[in-house]
This record gives sequence, structure tokens and C-alpha cells, in this order.
Amino acid sequence: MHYKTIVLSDIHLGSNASKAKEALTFLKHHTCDTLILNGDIIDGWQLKRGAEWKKAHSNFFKKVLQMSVKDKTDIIYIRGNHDDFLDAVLPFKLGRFSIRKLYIHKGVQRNYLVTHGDMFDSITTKMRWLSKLGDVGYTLLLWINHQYNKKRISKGLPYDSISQRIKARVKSVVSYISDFEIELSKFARIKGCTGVICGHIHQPAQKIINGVLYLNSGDWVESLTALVEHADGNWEICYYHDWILQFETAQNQFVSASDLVLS
Ligand SMILES: [Mn+2]
Repeated sequence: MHYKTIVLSDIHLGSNASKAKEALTFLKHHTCDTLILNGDIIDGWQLKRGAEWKKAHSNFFKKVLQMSVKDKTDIIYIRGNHDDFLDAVLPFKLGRFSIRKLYIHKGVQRNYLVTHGDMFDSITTKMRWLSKLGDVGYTLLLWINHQYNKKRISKGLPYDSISQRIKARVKSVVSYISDFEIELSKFARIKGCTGVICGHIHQPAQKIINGVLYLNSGDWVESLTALVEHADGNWEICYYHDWILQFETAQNQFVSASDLVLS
């Protein structure tokens, strides 16, 4: 499937929780004119803490570079808070690959301000140490979730994300998310845009806020979502689990159909 634009964010490569293989599989089966990597693609914080950089993490980057060289895809990498080590090289441009803090994406119906979104996270900007503590807590939560689901899957039960349930239930988190969405929409207007594309809070979304189209690409830790722009300028949130199910079903049908022909 070919799209005008694909947006991925919050892959957190270098952390154990990163679903790098799934993100790579998604890119292998989709092409686009522009690929936006909207922050926290590499998790420098986890790497600093000694997390292991895996082959799958390198493979993801190999694919991205291959897209820029072979397929002539423009790659726009927006720095997030977990990949803030990139500040040292900003702004960076090499061929079709650039790294920056902000980007204006020209859409069909409107222009979009593209930013990771961490500058509107008051916890991150005002109290860095507290946010790092939160990062440890989050890692713990993901670990518990992993253990819990390993048991569930071994019993033949479907996957059930605890961390997502907890986050959805905590009221302060809910109001925090809506504040984040409103602030980003306001910022887009200040920058002369009527659309905003962000990530950071790991909550995929597509909604209108005060006339601004708010798009959040989610993450590749829990949600496994990509934001895709069709040729007509309409956007869609693509859920990896739904897509892979359809994809594999279609492939199996193809295999069984060719079996029929051969037999
Ligand atoms: Mn972030």
C-alpha cells in the first residue's frame, strides 16, 4: 500500500519494550512519499541506563535509510525528549534525510505543525528528574504487563494491556492528556497551521479541537499505531494488530487458492 505520508513516533529503539520488529514489518509492506519519524524513535535515556541495542533496532534504521536512498522517500526525523542527544547535531540534513525540532507539513486541505510534543509536557520541562522517575515507573509497569500477558498467552487467553487500562482509569492522566491536546492545537494556530501532528503521550488520536485537526501517531510500545495520509489528504490511524491479521489472512487465502490451482 502506498501513502502520501506515513508518521511513526515513540518507537523507543534501544529499550526492551520497543516493538522494533513490528515497526519494521509495517515499513516493509508500506511505501510513502514522506516518512515522518516524530520523536522518541531512539530511547537515549534507556541506553544511558545500560539497555541493550538489539539487531532489530539497527534493522529498523537500515530500512529507513534504504527508503531514503532506494525509494527516494523524504525522511523527516523530529527529535523527541528521549532522543534529545540529537540536539548536538541539529539541524541536520543529508540528501533526503533531515533531523529537526519542528516541521510544517503541507497537506491537501491544511498545513500541519509537526512536533513530538514534549515541550507541552509540564512535567518533562519543569521537573526533569521527576519525569525520569516516571520513566522508571513506566518501565516497571511495562515489565509487569509483559509477565502478566506471557501467562495469559500460555493459557491461551488474548493479550490484555494492563498499563493501558491503568492509564485510561487514572483521572489526572485523562485531564493531562486533554490539556496536552488543547495546548498543542493552540500552538499550531500560533504557527499559522490548522493541523497538528504529534506523539509523546502514546495515545493515538484523530480529532478536531477548536477547528484544528489534532493527529497523534501513538507509539510502538503499546498501541503499535501509524498515522497515514492518503493521496486525497485524509488521514487514518493504522493499528498494526488489525493490519497484520488482515495481511496474514489475505496471504493464507492466496496460498490456499494457489494450492487449489496446483492440485
Ligand atoms: Mn516523548
